[in-house]
Order: sequence, then structure tokens, then C-alpha cells
Amino acid sequence: MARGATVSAALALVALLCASTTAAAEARQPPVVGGMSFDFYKRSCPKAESIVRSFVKSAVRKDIGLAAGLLRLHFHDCFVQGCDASVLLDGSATGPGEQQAPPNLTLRPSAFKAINDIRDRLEKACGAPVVSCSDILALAARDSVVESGGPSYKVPLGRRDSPNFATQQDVLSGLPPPSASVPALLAVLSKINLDANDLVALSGGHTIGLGHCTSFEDRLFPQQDPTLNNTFASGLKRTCPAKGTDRRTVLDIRTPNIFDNKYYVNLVNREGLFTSDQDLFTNATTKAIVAKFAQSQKAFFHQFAFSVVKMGQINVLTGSQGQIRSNCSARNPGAALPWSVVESVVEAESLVF
Ligand code: HEM
Ligand SMILES: *[C@@H]1O[C@H](CO)[C@@H](O)[C@H](O)[C@H]1NC(C)=O
Ligand SMILES: *[C@@H]1O[C@H](CO)[C@@H](O)[C@H](O)[C@H]1NC(C)=O
Ligand SMILES: *[C@@H]1O[C@H](CO)[C@@H](O)[C@H](O)[C@H]1NC(C)=O
Ligand SMILES: CC(=O)N[C@H]1CO[C@H](CO)[C@@H](O)[C@@H]1O
Repeated sequence: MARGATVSAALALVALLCASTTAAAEARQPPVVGGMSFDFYKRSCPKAESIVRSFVKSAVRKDIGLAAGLLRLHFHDCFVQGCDASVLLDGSATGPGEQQAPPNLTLRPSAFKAINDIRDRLEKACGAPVVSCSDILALAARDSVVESGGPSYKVPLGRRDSPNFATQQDVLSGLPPPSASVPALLAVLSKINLDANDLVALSGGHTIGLGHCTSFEDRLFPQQDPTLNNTFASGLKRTCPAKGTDRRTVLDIRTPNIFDNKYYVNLVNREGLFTSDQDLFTNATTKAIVAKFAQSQKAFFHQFAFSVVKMGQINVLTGSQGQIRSNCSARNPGAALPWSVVESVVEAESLVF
């Protein structure tokens, strides 16, 4: 709870700094949250960044879809209870009936596996588990963006992993559905201090990867969403001829595997796949930002680099908080509090709120 307040304070400071230094927009970067730094593993695991980089490079060459999988996993991690790798835990996001929360069902298993494989390599190279799973995820997402043709940026490090599962409720309230329009999207993002520029730039993550028919079929059936480009809609109907079709299609129809600004060109042509994409160009609050990014890849890359670093610092655990997992899919044995204690802590916290 205290970390939420610290982050809010830090981000309020960002807003102030940005307002007074718009002239320096070129190289601007959000401030680094206390306890994090760019050279966090300089002594404990000096090759950490290059190991992650070379793994992602060769794995993405074999499977370009992994880049999308890793970027989306970092986004889910940060939006659900903060960038603390809780999304990686087996058993997170499961409800009373052990049912997984819907958004997790479409995360790529290969991305979960890649994070564990990288973790194992880092432990071998550095002699102990010193690099957190949440840091691995942030680095792997950056390297995925770079390998797909996107901008590079420096990643602040020093996140620690949560010993707590994310609940299904955390997942559902943290991640907006693809049917959300701009007001609903901004409502979710404003809770974590992200604004309209962040929303438009981060949605540009949909310049790579795939979506299932079930994520946008409400735009085709029972009747076609009038904002859909007709030619584009005909193509979608060939892939998804009826409600409930279990198939996937590309998120960016122009350059599906390249991290570029074509996603925004699609929106201008009414070829956004989800309502959450297309509404960015329909709604007057965000339309001009979309138009700017459609015209200037450079403007998009600058804002994306800024916003993704900001996203990567949402409610992070640092210092002695949390743990460094020795298996990204499981909490460290013994580190967990007994259930009775956990429950009274949770109760105490909910009383505070
Ligand atoms: C703003 C709200 C967002 C919504 C509503 C949303 C929704 C979705 C949905 C529904 C899918 C497809 C799931 C499926 O049907 O298989 C998807 C895929 C994806 N999203 Fe988002 N997303 C959002 C933001 C983001 C952000 C911030 C990023 C990263 C910066 C991102 C990166 C991706 C990627 C890369 C994929 C493709 C994943 C793959 O191919 O495995 N999304 N998103
Ligand atoms: C556009 O988004 C803004 C900000 O959330 C909202 O106030 C406005 O009602 C939206 N416009 C439409 C037409 O939905
Ligand atoms: C529909 O998409 C095509 C191909 O991108 C484009 O030429 C056309 O202008 C689009 N139509 C509308 C109404 O945006
Ligand atoms: C990591 O944890 C998961 C979930 O508990 C388990 O299934 C898996 O076997 C563990 N991996 C290793 C290498 O122990
Ligand atoms: C938290 C959770 O249940 N994670 C699962 C999400 O989906 C992936 C891929 O199917 C699984 O590997 C995770 O265990």
C-alpha cells in the first residue's frame, strides 16, 4: 500500500518536470523510482543484460511471435498489481473454481518458458539467483521490441518479485477488455498514473502479434461495427466466419511482425482490430495523437520509449521487499508466511482502505 503512495508521489513529480521541460522532449525519460538504477547488477551479475539480449535475439529469430508474447507479458505484469512478476506464478489469476482469468488464457506459453530459461542461464552465469523475474521480463520485453525493429531504451533495474499471487479480481480490474472505449481505458490507466499520451503510445504495442476472433467478434456479429473499414471487415469475416471461431489474426494488417508506426496508419484507415484500438482515432481526446504517430514514426518511438519505462516502474517492489525467485513460476519455498498470518495482513490492509 505504501508503495502505491510512493509511486504516486514520484509520478506527480514526473508530471511537474515534464510540464516545465517540454523543450527537451527529444531525450526525455521518466525519472527512475527510488531503489532502482540502470546498473543495478553491475557487481552481482555484470553480464545480465547481454545474456537476456542474446537469448531473446536467437529465440525471436526462430519464433517472431515470441517477441509479441514477451512484450504482452510485461504489460500484464505491470498492470496487475505492479511489475512484480506475480503474473508469472502458476496459480495466479485463478478464481475459486480454479478458473483462470480470461486475459491470461491467451498469454503465450512460450513466453513463460523463455523467462524461466533466461532465469536459469542467469543463475548459471552469476552463481546464484540474483536477477529478479520481473527485471528479466522488463529486459526481455525491451529486447523483443528492438529485435522487431522498434526503439531501444534503457531499462531501470532492481525490481523484486512478489510472494503473493495475483487474484482473478486483480487481473480483471487491472486489464481493460478489448471492447473498452477511450473513457474506460483512461479510467483504468489514470489509476496507475498513465495519461492519454501513454495510452496511445503503449497501445502501439499492437504493431506486432496476434488476436483471437473472440477478442473482436462483437465488432462483426450480430452486425458490423460501422467504424470498421469495409474491405478490412470482409477479410476479418473470412478468418472469423461465425461467433466463437477459434482462430487468430494479425493485430497490424500492414506490417504484422515489424515494430513500426503502421498500427497508427491502420487506425487512420479504420483498420484497428479491437474497439480499444479504433476508438483512439474516433475519440477527439486521442485522435490528434494517433494522427501524429501515423505521420511520424520518430514521434511514436520517442513517446513509446518514455511510456514503456514509466509502465515498467508501476508499483515496483525494491530493496528488501519481496524476493528473488529461484523459479519464476513459483514462490520461494519457505519464504511465504503461514496462511493465517497472510490472511490477517490482508485483512489489516483492507481495513486501511
Ligand atoms: C490499452 C489496453 C489494451 C487492451 C484492451 C489490450 C488487449 C489485447 C488483446 C485482447 C489481445 C489479444 C488477445 C487474444 O485474443 O489472443 C492483445 C494482444 C497483444 N497486446 Fe494488448 N491490450 C492493451 C494494451 C497493450 C499494451 C500496453 C501492450 C504492450 C505495450 C500490449 C501488447 C500486446 C501484444 C504484443 C499482443 C500480441 C500478443 C501475442 O501475439 O501473443 N497491449 N491485447
Ligand atoms: C472521449 O474521451 C473523453 C475522455 O475520456 C470523454 O470525456 C469523452 O466523452 C469521449 N468522447 C466520446 C464521444 O465518447
Ligand atoms: C479502407 O482501407 C483501405 C486500405 O487501407 C483504404 O485505402 C481506404 O481509404 C479505407 N477506407 C476508409 C473509409 O478509411
Ligand atoms: C517451477 O515451478 C513450477 C510451479 O510450481 C513447477 O511446475 C516447475 O516444475 C518448477 N520448475 C523447476 C525447474 O523446479
Ligand atoms: C497465472 C497463471 O495462471 N498463469 C498461466 C497463464 O497462462 C500460461 C500459458 O498458458 C501458463 O503457463 C501460466 O501458468
